[in-house]
Formats: sequence, structure tokens, C-alpha cells
Amino acid sequence: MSDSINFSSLSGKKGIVIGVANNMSIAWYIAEIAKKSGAEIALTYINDVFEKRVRPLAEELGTEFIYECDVQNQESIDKMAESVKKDMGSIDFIVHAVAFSDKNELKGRFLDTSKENFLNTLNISCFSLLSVIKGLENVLNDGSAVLTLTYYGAEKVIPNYNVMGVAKAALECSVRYLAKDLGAKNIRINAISAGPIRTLAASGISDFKSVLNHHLQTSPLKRNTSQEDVARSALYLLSDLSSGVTGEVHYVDCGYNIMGTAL
Ligand code: 0WD
Repeated sequence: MSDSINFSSLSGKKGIVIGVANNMSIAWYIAEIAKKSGAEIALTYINDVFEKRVRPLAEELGTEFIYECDVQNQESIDKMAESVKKDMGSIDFIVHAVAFSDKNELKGRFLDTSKENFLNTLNISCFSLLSVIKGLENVLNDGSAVLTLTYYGAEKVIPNYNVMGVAKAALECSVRYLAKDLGAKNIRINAISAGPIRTLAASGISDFKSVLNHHLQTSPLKRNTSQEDVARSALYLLSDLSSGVTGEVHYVDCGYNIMGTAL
């Protein structure tokens, strides 16, 4: 993370970042930059296996707020929300950086997606956004911001992205409907559509290397998107700098999405 930039846009704010799997996670970079910008951060982990990886990161961040949260399970979310209320009182932002699908179905034909994985993918990657907001609704301050992560595969066919593309399309649409609901409480919600980045989740997508290579060659900036690129834009969407912005899908993809053809 660049030390030459002095951010302070989240000064005095508190937030929870869901989706740190390791130190390559987009969520981790967002947590780091949010902390640098003055925020107090809580992290979550899915289960004991992930706790071993996330706890040292929480220590690095200097936060004692670390909670178990499996977004498939409303009870687990509610328990996490109770702890947040007890320890932090209230919060000003939520980062939802969670997605999952059976990697055996992130290759081959979309047509061959099983019903079980279709529902599971939509549940973890999309419905969880609603579950998390519902769980934390009562601890969100007036003026809060919610951010989720999506991908261009929601709009256009990216080979092998398959059911995850359908889940991201549902997620993007959910952001718009949620913006309408949450606007009544002066809470904003937006999504960042990030370019492809090598992370644990991405490693499950077949031939992801080709996607990265194509992005590198096609994007106007002639490079791949980094976690830090995403984190910087997240800062804007989580802070009062974006006070009039809600229901948007904001591209952080080095401009890839504007191109009509690869040269
Ligand atoms: O190219 C990429 N890496 C892009 C990622 C491009 C555009 C968007 N995204 C999205 C992903 O779809 C996801 O929504 O960004 C978000 C964060 O993904 P990431 O940083 O790329 O991947 P990773 O570091 O693996 O974090 C995703 C995490 C999980 O990791 P694994 O690898 O175990 O799936 O989501 C979390 C978990 O930490 N997660 C859950 N958290 C709570 N409950 C659950 C769950 N049930 N399932 C997965």
C-alpha cells in the first residue's frame, strides 16, 4: 500500500469488512486502506480454518474486533451482529466481499450447472448481501454506506464464469433495489465491478490466466487491475466523499469495460 498518500476520509468511522480469506483478498486491501484512513475495523472469518489466517491479519490491523460469520447462516450473522453491537455500539459501513461456487462448475457449459450449485451460488454470492444488511440494520448509523463486489461477467459472457455471472447479475440488481429501500434510512449501497485479480476465489475459475492476459492487453491502461486499485475506489464509496451516490455499479477495471474490441 502506498505510503505517499495521506487519506483521512474515514476518520471517526467504524465498519465491518466481510470476506477476508487471506492477505491477497480484495477485502483485506479495503480493510487496510480504511484503517489507514482513520476507520476502526471489524473483520470476520467463516470457520476455524479461516480463523487461523484472519486472526493474524486482525492483529496486523490492530483490531480486537474479529467475529465468526458464515453468511449462509442467518443465526451466525445475527450472532456476529450482536457482538458488533456489544463491542462497537454502532457502525458506519459494511463491506461485503463474498462469493462462492463449486469450482467444478466454473468450467465447461453453463447449461450443465446443477440445481444445487445454482441455488448455493446465488445464496452465498447474492442473497447473503440481504442477510448481512438485515442482521446489521439496527447498528447502522444514519449516513452509513454498504459496498459489495461484482464482476463484468454479470453483463457479458466470460467463458467459465458461468453461474457466477448469473449470481453477479442478481447481485447488481439487488444493489439497485436495496438502494431504494435503504435510501429511506439515509443509507447508501454501491458495488464495485473489479477487473480480474489473482485471489483464492479467482483460482477456482478455469483458465483464469487467459482472462488476466486478455484484460492486460485490452484495457486502455494496458495493465491488470490490482487490489489496491479497488481499495482506493472503495474508500470513496464508503466515505462521505460519495454522499450523493447510491445504487451504482462503479467499474475499477483499468477501463476494460469501455472497449468494443481488442486490438
Ligand atoms: O478477479 C477477482 N478476484 C474478482 C473478484 C473480480 C471481481 C469481483 N470479485 C469479487 C468476488 O466475486 C467476491 O465477491 O470480489 C469479492 C472478493 O473476492 P476475492 O478477494 O477475489 O477472493 P477471496 O480472497 O477468495 O475472498 C472471497 C471470500 C472467501 O474466500 P474463499 O476463497 O474461501 O471462497 O468470500 C468469503 C471467503 O472468505 N466467503 C464467505 N464468507 C462468509 N461466509 C463464505 C461464507 N459462506 N463463502 C465465501
